Amino acid sequence: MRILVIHGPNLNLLGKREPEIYGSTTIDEINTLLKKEAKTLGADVEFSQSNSEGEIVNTIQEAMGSVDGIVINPAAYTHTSVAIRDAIASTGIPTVEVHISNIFKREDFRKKSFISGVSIGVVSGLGIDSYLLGLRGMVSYLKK
Ligand code: CA2
Repeated sequence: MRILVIHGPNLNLLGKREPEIYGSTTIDEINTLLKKEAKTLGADVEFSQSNSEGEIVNTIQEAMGSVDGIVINPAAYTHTSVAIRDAIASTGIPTVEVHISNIFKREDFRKKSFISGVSIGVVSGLGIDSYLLGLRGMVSYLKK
């Protein structure tokens, strides 16, 4: 079972800026934790980070046929991107949406997600555990 984890724009700054909102763990540390969790779950995991909407769309399209599931933190594109939503819907790759912060507890513009409606589930607000729980949920969904 192959899972692709996609980190959206600015998440390369994790652990380096705004630790009061996004914590002090870096993206590399999150990926290491996910790799360890994936091993426990018997899954293979690969990672991608991009600040560009088009690149994320390409990554999702290129994953078709080689990846069984996607765990994505679309970051700011969550609230704007019809293109990423359409890529998920049109490839049909089962996708879990994750957020470090609770997007429903923040500014109004963050309460709307273009991605949730094409995702099998959403984990938001549990810090980096959102990624780990999202991965677990994805694997469990694929095993059924
Ligand atoms: O809570 C999340 O995971 C978000 O997806 C993070 C996005 C935000 O736009 C979403 O509304 C919620 C922002 C990611 C920016 O990441 C940074 C990391 C460190 C320092 C600054 C930004």
